[in-house]
Amino acid sequence: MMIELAGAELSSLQLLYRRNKMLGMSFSRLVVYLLLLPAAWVTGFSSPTLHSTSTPSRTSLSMDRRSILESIGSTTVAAISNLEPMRSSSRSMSTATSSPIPSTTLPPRVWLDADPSGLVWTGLDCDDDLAVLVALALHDNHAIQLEGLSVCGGNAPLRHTWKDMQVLLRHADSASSFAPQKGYGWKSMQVSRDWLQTMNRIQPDVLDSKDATQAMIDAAFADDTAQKLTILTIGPPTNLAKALQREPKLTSRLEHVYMMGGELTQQRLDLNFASDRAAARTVVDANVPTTLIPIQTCAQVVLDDVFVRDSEADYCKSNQKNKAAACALLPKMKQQVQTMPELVNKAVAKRMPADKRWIPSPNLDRGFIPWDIVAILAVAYPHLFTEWEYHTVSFPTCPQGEPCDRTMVVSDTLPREQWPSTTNDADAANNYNHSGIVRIPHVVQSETEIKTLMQELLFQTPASTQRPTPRIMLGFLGPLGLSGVTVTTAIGLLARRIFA
Ligand SMILES: [Ca+2]
Repeated sequence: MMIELAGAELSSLQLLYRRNKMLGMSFSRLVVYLLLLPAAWVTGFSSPTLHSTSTPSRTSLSMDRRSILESIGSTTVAAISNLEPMRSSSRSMSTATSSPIPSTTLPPRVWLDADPSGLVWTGLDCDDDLAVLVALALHDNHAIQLEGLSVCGGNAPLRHTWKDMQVLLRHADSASSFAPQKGYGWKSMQVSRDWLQTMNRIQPDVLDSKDATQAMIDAAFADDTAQKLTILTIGPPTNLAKALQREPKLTSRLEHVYMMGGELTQQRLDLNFASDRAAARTVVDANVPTTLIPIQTCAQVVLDDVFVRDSEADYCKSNQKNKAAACALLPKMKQQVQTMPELVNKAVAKRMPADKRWIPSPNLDRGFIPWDIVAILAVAYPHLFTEWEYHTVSFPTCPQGEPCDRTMVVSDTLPREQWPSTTNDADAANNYNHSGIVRIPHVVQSETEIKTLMQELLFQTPASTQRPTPRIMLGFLGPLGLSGVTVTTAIGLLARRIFA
């Protein structure tokens, strides 16, 4: 049977459409699916497979929470207190199983570029919204210094992601000081799925904006700090690539670039890189320290029905005052717990062969992968990961143009003598060229530990008390419904004329 492997952020909708095609079902039936999908969360967690006894119980998770968080805190303190001796050791970064040591004791200045769609029913994933809330919490906790937020298309057209980010930040009480910057959308990307291309023809995306790229450049060259900027892209890396092309000197002001994206077995890329493979090439080829958080790393963590139920009970009770902002995303989280195991995770599991070191989460069959939260935790808490290693990566061009075969080429781990130093200054002194070389954290130390931290951070930011909880927006369901009504009316009028 023809089964195409899914990308990292393949949505339930895409796969429903693909399955419809395989089953010979019509596009109109897909429309019905789309219209019914928002009701998925109402049906709750009825599937018996979602209540496996092998899932950690709520009680055990709660009992472990304090000790795990204390462990995370003490490890961070230990890493910082040992910073100077470890930095001076030539072996510190050349130990394949160790986490990288932060290059400064100051929290990194982080710019976050995202494609949020968790507040849109037809958005492909809610993980960007979750990651933005985690970023706000990390900023409040001084684990990072969040410099700014920008938006691109990806999980949804820019039309929807831009609205999503604005609504999300208005809803999050601590986000008032962050004005998001608008960037590039589907007009500058390869919309990678047939049904999305159809949607994009029915309702074309809005115009691109250069605001995000300029804002990134301005933040990097800010003259009120000597500290360089770290950029994390959790959507297609288009905005960052455009910024690098617009200001070539930008590389000199970047501490590090992190991208959620990449696929290590040369199968079809995740949605981020597949949507703008040329942009991924531009960033990887730039002479700037770069880390990829690929499919294989992210799929070691799954947020399952127990996670969502516990979170709802602890932070989102109906009569609870000062609810967490993340409660607004519960409908999409529940939808994804229902749909992602069958429609995405089975394909992801095929990218994690048994003879490799990437052990998929045992919960792949009962939850969704929080890709972008994993990525931001790699920035803030690198000790949660291990087997940080360096590889060469390339995105070969082809005569037919992008996205070519939608794959990337990654080498085996580079010999240690080809790895960069622990600091950018040392690399600069050695004229080290980072072009084409990326760092990859291959293994998540503990899924339980990282999920506990995710929950604490995700539900830390309270919702604004000034506005009601936002409803999930219709997205493409609006124009689809309108199109359906228009077609039905036209057929009705035609039938009346014929049979009158
Ligand atoms: Ca994303």
